[in-house]
Amino acid sequence: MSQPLSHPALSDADPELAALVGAEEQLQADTLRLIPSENYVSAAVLEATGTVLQNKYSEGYAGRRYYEGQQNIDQVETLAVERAKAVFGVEHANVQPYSGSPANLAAYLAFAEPGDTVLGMALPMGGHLTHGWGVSATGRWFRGVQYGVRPGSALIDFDEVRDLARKERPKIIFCGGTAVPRTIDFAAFGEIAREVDAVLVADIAHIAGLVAGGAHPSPVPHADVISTTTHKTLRGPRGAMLMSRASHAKAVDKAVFPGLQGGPHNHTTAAIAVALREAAAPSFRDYAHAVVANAKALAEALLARGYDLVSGGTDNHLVLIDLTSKDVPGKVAAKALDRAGIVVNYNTVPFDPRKPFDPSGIRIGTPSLTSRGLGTDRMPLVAEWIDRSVQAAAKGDEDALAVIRGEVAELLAGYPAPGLPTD
Ligand code: DSN
Repeated sequence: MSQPLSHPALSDADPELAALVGAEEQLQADTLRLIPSENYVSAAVLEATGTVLQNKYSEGYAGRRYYEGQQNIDQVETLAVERAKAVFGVEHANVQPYSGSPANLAAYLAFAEPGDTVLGMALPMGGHLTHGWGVSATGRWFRGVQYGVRPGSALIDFDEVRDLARKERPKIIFCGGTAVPRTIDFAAFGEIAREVDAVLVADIAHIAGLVAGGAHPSPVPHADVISTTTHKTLRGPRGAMLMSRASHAKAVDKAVFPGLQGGPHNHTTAAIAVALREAAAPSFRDYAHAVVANAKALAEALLARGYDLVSGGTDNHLVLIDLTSKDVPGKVAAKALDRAGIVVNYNTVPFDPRKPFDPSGIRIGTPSLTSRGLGTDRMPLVAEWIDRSVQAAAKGDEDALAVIRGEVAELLAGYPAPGLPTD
């Protein structure tokens, strides 16, 4: 195990744990992290998460708490709320949800009763567990009806969405997902939701940073509620937000606290405020557009190497590769890539004949490598590494994977990752 690179107090108190943190720092420095929902936060965001704000309890909202001693906490939360409202152009923001799944659950609590029908994108088509998928509480406690994508184009089938909405009259419609490589047409969803009198929840967890940076259309004014995590393209701490029109503010706030949660995680709230300040800077617009440019360049380079991409490419930060024609299962490829120092996740593709735990695809994305400063000029090399790794996986060629791992680490040494200690 490698030596911890920093954290003197932790090293002193718990060397075993400190060594694991140090090893993770090394791993994140040396590997090309392509999981589209991950990123590198800034040193400032990281510091905010490790402050004494974590020592506090503060049930309630700013100015309306159940505990005293909130002189600073109220200001921290107000800063985060006001920054969220400014960055996303929304009337109301709640920055307390612990993460994306609780945020979505709060939306159910605010706008539906157990047993009500909800409409969301099917998980294997690119949706999220909490959009009413059967194994999730949201699919067990509510009646989840699911839409998908068209065979061939792999684009959302709005005829199906409209037909299902008219027939099933859902209380809530979810749009957004975890493996959607194309622009979400919020206006089309909004029109359908209004027609059937449903609440439209836009789950922008994956693309929040792109929306903030103007690299993806905003769900405002089409969605009634916007749900997002704060740690993906938005490059904040592990946390979430619910944003809404002013008319839904009370319902949203009541659902988060006291409906679902206890005390907010104030150190996370502080780090969200820092991330939102960063997201408001002009350089974040550049970042968001660079994420998309890199993903498009990577998709082009993979297509040129004969890879099948779901929907034929990407409009955002994410590329979904169908490896069926390469005769390498997604899981085998993902594990080989990991050994080559390229971190991805295996993923189902729409209409996948294989099982979710052993699917046909891998999901990749560019938020993290863009945070390290890699540009479009490097994407052909990234595609080459992916291609060589998949070929090595097919042949069981461990030596080839080790060579790639060395090349990856060598290149990345020239692109220090934000927030990681330097030697
Ligand atoms: N687990 C997240 C992702 O990887 O997309 C979604 O919650």
